[in-house]
Amino acid sequence: MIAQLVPVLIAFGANLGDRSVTIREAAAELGRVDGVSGLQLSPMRETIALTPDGPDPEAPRYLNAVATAQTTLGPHELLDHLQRIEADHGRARGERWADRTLDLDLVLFGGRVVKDDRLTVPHPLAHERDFVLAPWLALDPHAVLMGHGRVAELLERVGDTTMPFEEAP
Ligand code: A4P
Ligand code: MG
Repeated sequence: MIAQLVPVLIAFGANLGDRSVTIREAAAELGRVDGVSGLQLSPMRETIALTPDGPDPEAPRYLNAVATAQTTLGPHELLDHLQRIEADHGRARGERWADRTLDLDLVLFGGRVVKDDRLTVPHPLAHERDFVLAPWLALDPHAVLMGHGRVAELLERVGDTTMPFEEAP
């Protein structure tokens, strides 16, 4: 039997350490995983940290990006790889939404809905996060978020506070 290729969307976030290097390396590692193919990383955007108390301009800024890819893995197998790559990049699990070297979220897994104690897909907050929508739109101007509609319209609705990121020469 030929395994089915499922399109996936992964969100990358980092606000500690060498953020752009970490995101680039993590994307390359994910692209090399057996069962993951065609990974494309979006441009990075610089973003104000969203904390449980709201946006915090004093907190270290995030770099955010997304990647599209195809996979023959199951959603939990893919999550295992995401968590291994986070750990390899020094991710410490502290408080919810704490500063971090690397956060990898599975936003979409084809048209699948998953809801268990390890995984909620589609990611329940993606539609209201400019730091997910803006890089996604830059990668794919026609992107549609399952259950919510066109990414261009969603981003217009929430307002885009993300900033371009220029890599140091
Ligand atoms: N989990 C459930 N669903 C998923 C999914 N779709 N993808 C579980 C990945 N993991 C998922 O995650 C906690 C648990 O969620 C995992 O064990 C996994 O089994 P975590 O990464 O340990 O904790 P977290 O990231 O602090 O919590 P959470 O609720 O996932 O937060 P988010 O949604 O990841 O938000 N501000 C800016 N500007 N940019 C950011 O990227 N990110 C966050 C974190 C907060 N503020 C931000 C940003
Ligand atoms: Mg997370």
